[in-house]
Amino acid sequence: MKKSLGYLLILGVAGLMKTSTAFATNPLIMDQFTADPTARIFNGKIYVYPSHDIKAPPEYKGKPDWFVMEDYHVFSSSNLTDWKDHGKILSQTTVDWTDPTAYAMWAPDCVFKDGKYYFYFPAIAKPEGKAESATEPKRPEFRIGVAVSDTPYGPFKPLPNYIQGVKGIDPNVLIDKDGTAYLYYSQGKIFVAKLKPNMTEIDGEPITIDNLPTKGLLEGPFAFERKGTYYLTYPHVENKIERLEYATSSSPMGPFKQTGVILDESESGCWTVHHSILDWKGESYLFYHDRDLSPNFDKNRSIRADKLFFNADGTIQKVKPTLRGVGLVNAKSEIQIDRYSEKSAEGVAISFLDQNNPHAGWKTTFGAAKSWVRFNEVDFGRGSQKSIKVRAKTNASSTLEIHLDKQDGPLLGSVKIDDAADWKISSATAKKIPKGVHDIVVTQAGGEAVDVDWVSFK
Ligand code: FUB
Repeated sequence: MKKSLGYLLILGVAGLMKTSTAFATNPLIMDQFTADPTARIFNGKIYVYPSHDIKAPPEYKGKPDWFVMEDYHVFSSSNLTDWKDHGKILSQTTVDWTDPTAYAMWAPDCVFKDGKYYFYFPAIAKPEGKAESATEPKRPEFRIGVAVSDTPYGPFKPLPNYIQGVKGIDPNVLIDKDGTAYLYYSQGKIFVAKLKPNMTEIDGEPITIDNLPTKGLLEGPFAFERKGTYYLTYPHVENKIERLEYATSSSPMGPFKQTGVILDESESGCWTVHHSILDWKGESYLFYHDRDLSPNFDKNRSIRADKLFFNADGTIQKVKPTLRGVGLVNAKSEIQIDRYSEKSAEGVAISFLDQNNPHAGWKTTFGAAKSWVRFNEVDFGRGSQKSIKVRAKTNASSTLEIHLDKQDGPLLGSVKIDDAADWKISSATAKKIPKGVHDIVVTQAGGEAVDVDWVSFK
């Protein structure tokens, strides 16, 4: 997954300007850590509001090896493939009530009502009142704030104070068919409160949602309505780390009935799994996070998307987490086959291109003859591409065959990679390339082990 000079320049100034990243695969965002994604559709585009993990800066004085989050970015896409970073929309230093040294801008949400966009975010409030004693200062408390904008990408103006009567994290707002808005949030348990029409105050007391698991942490609620059923989905620690579960009800405030599991615990061991669910062009998607760019530290997370399916009775099928993700990949782009859909049981290994810079992405090592990877949903457009290019490296020489749709499908071309001490781009003439969307299978057809960065059809 080589990045061009242009891309490296973009990385250098990230945060200062609006940038475009093009990743149809998981994780969705490569140039920074992102977590807790809430995906929404505004004006025909997908907007994702994640939280933003960073490496602890020297001035961070909080708990070691913990979440360090000082601001929020918002990302948008019209096709689930190309994601645009709209830059920073809110920071701990620009909200009056937040402790500007806490680095605790946790999972947010954003909704549209009556011409305005309301961004809800949890953060640690500046200490209020007297210390309990000289040795026991007042404990930091999470509160939930609101920032308002005329557009989904800001500028967002934070209200001077947090929502009164609410203490907790992970705000999520459901606007019901009759226009009534409900604020869900967590603090060990999950709570819900009606919002007043101004969207910034609660109407009555919050209530605890009953009938949910009573053992193991519950957090990160995401509620939605579908065909008259209200779904409350939430991360829950049933065993050792979080998985995604859901409960259903005929009313937004419950009573809810535990209904099933949406996503099993991550094989990577990532402890948290905050999420949201989005319907887009007739399909449903789960947005969630894992620790793709930080395998050894699960507080530096990365957002992902995978397809989610409902059964005819309204129950949700378990989501299969993938590296391939959900966006179509243009055949002319640098196809990151390390984000494969399937691979041979033996002979294929995926590793970072640069161990010191995970943001540069991964490579695929084909270590045995006949080892292969399948990469789904490549868009050849009108077809007829003339050549196949592969960025690869091998110590001797090696040949890669690229087949259409399946291992023994039509051969699109054989690319010979000669001995090269460093990465180089090798080409071959393409055989007849069809039009439309197809899977490709890349197989090591002979020779020595070979590292592959990307494959492209020109
Ligand atoms: O990102 C910080 C916290 O981790 C979130 O608020 C929780 O939902 C969990 O993902």
